[in-house]
Amino acid sequence: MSDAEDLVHDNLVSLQSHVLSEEARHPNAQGDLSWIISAISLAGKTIANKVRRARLDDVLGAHGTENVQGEEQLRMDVIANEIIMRCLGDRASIAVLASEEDEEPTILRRSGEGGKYCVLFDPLDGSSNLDSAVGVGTIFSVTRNDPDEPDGERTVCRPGTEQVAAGYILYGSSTIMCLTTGNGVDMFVLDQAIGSFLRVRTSYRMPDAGAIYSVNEANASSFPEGYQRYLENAHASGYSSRYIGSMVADVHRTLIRGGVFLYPPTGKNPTGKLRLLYEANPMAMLIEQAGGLAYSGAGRTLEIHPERLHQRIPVVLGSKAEVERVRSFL
Ligand code: AHM
Ligand code: MG
Repeated sequence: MSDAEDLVHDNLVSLQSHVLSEEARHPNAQGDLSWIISAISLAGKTIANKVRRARLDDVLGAHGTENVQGEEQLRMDVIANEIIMRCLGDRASIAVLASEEDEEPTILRRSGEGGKYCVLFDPLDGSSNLDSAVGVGTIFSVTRNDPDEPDGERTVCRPGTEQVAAGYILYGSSTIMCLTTGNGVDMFVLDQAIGSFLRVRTSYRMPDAGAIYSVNEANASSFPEGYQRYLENAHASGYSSRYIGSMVADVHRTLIRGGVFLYPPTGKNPTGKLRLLYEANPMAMLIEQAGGLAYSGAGRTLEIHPERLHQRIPVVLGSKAEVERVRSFL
């Protein structure tokens, strides 16, 4: 590599300049998506700071309420949800916000008032791990608003193929954002000293294969038989098992190292535990954009037509070869 090439290779690119240059490739773009991603980045930085200080600020533990799915809300779930609502609430192009923590979507503005996009999010996925300082994350998905659909729930219940952007922010040993706007996957690391997400990978491709499976194996006896046979085969084939119990952290490892992440139907959650709109769809878009595959029971996750806002589905996603292998047992 020449000195000049070295310089180009080492250039620092912030998330903001990355998004602006992506946008410049689309002559008709009006900058709305850039404003939304910048709000998500602000929310991510604010939540990262709260997560780091949670023990010191004494905000771990239960909030004393349940969400619409009957799950106990933690104080940090509520704080992260509020941060996202406050960071995204005033962005002029957002029509609807839908959170895993809220019963109903929030309609901010109609399309006649400039509402072009909907943002769906899980504010703090894996939050039950926070008291043990394990990585947690925010997952988000951006879709277009339908000017002819007045109902908030029906507006956001669209198949994942219609997402225009998706990603997550992992609050781990470093704070990492993985983002796709449908043109590959880019990764950014938060440089806390300057308060900016800096690009570390562009057009990232995940490994095509990997002998690692990631699943809560304590539930294995109630998995459908095909999953059980896959696991028996993986045991016999010298696989490694890795399971953090935070989807963002488990999916991030799968993107980096390869292998497969699974949340099959269980006795307790017969249709799976993870939510289609807030968890499975954005992760499926990222994984596919990185060259992997994502399936949910019968078919491709992104092609499922959602029936309900908080619908749960089985999740199988990861390296192409490994997802095909799981599917051959199902
Ligand atoms: P949450 O959105 O309420 O935090 O639940 C989702 C989390 C995922 O991060 C993780 O993959 C899964 O639940 C772990 O579930 P389990 O504890 O059953 O293995
Ligand atoms: Mg979640």
